[in-house]
Amino acid sequence: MRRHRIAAIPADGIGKEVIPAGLEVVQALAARTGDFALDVEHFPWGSDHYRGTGRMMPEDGLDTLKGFDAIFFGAVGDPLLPDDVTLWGLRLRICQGFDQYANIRPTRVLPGLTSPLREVEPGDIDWVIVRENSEGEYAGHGGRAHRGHPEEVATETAIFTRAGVTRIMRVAFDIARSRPRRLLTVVTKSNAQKHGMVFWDEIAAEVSRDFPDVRWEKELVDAMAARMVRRPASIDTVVATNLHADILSDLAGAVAGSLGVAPTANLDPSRRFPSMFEPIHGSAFDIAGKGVANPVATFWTASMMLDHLGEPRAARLLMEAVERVCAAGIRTADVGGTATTAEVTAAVVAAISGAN
Ligand code: GGG
Repeated sequence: MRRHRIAAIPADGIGKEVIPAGLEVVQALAARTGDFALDVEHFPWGSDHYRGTGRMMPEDGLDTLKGFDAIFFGAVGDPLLPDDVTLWGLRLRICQGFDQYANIRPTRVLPGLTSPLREVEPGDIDWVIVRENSEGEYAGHGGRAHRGHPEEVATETAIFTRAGVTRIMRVAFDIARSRPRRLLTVVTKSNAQKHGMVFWDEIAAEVSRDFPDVRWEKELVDAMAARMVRRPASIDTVVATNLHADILSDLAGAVAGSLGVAPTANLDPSRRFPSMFEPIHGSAFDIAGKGVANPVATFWTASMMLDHLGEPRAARLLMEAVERVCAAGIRTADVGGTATTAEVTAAVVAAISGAN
């Protein structure tokens, strides 16, 4: 039997509710299929750890995580701590420390869910957003000067390297090639940002020569946001910078029904380091502790993790179970239902147990 070592880091807010739910369904899949077993280790890192130790994770945390096959992550964010401290202290430390440069964000309207867009046909929204996840606006390059004086200044410089842009383009063209429409939209703001974003467009053109079977086009990020709402069916695979794709994928989650159903994988495609899987939503402390968080994003995320671990059958069974449960109307409040996290989880576990 195959064994996979998973590091579970629920971290903050509803992360502490959805990650246990995700582990429950993955353990149900392991039992149902008999194909694999999970060795899960739990790490109590995050904002509570920060309050106790002054750090979101221990200094040698990356060394500890290095030996795992995957990281199953909840969310960061705490109402009483600065967001830059929590984000950089945990999520970005892991993403950047493990060179998880490809952030993959699929979007679909799951059966039984409703898009807030009028006139959306089933299948109109079926996108994969590829987010550059290691540099760009999240390079952490900048500083402050003249603190506290009238001439105080802050800089935040986006960094685009040839290696960084080329490798994310290759991932995006590869994903576009694997999908029936073979269409890639390269999103920038290259009219206004005439250095980094023009560079991004040039590298897209270079990489495209290796993918003659993929149609590709350029779109400005503002126009892309409008197109996602006005002409969703015209979109398939999208590649964008760290910040642009972060914003577009929140919009994507919203037009698919809720951020509560939106998954993501932070991949190191070279597999030198473990990749990290997390729902795209944050800690949602307004609903934390109430048992009403939507676990579907985490289940979809778990399916992506299973695929990455070489368990495509379990990954497929999980998504089929999730779709059956959504279609049956067992849904949390964010997607128009009345079910609790525990009820949705129990329904998915039952659907897995009855699956073929
Ligand atoms: N599970 C995703 C998460 O915790 N996100 C928190 C957040 O604020 N992320 C911002 C970002 O990564 O750009």
